[in-house]
Amino acid sequence: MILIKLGGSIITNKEKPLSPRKETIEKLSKSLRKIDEPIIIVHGGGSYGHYWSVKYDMHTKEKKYNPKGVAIVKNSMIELNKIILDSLIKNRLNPYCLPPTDFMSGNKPIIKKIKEIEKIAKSGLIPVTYGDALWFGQNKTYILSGDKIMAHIAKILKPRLCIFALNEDGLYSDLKSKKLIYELQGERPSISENKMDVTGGMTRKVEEASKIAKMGMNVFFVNGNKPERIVKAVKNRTFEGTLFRGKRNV
Ligand code: IP8
Repeated sequence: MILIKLGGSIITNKEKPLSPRKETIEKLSKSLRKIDEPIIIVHGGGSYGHYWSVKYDMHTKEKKYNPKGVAIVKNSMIELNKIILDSLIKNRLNPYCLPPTDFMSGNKPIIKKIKEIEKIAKSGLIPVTYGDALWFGQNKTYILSGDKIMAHIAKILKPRLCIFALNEDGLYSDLKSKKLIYELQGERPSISENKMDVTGGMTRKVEEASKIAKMGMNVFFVNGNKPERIVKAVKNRTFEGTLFRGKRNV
């Protein structure tokens, strides 16, 4: 089982509100078709969810946010999700749309529901979920990041490999020279970041990836503009990007 996150910065143009990168999405779908193991897809918010979350001042903290903001963020994520689903279907894959409300209760994953996702993936369907604005309880809501969803699913289903498709080659030890870190074995890299989005951008990704690697799984950061690298990582176990080696694989 492969768990893959399509980052918001790869499926949308983050510089321009509400702009999907349709060609990139197509290329990704075409490559995913070459994988013949069960996969689960999670995608981010990019210039859809993050654009509106910023506008309505919504964050990962559970709070009483503007109901109009909640409605608009959720609606925008459905719109982006539909673009992903359409592209997968066009490329003869069988996505099974799963909004996170299906397997989250408050900020906790529903274990039984997550185990069901594995069965769905093994049946020939591809579960597709995404970061979203979620009900927490007591009139509070919060933004659930797709990266957090990755850690929740990984913890319960223990996929063979977790992949984060980014708009970069991987993690850089130095942002200016773009010197790539090829492999990490338990150490936590320090991240310097120019931009932040409401769920914490690269810092959040590294945090969740380190968590997953600590639980024993390999995590691979790869450039989603080069989707053949995703296929190579899955099929040939060659990693052109940054590999967080899971403890059981060190
Ligand atoms: O892009 C957040 O998901 P992420 C989605 O995976 C929203 O952090 C609604 C901002």
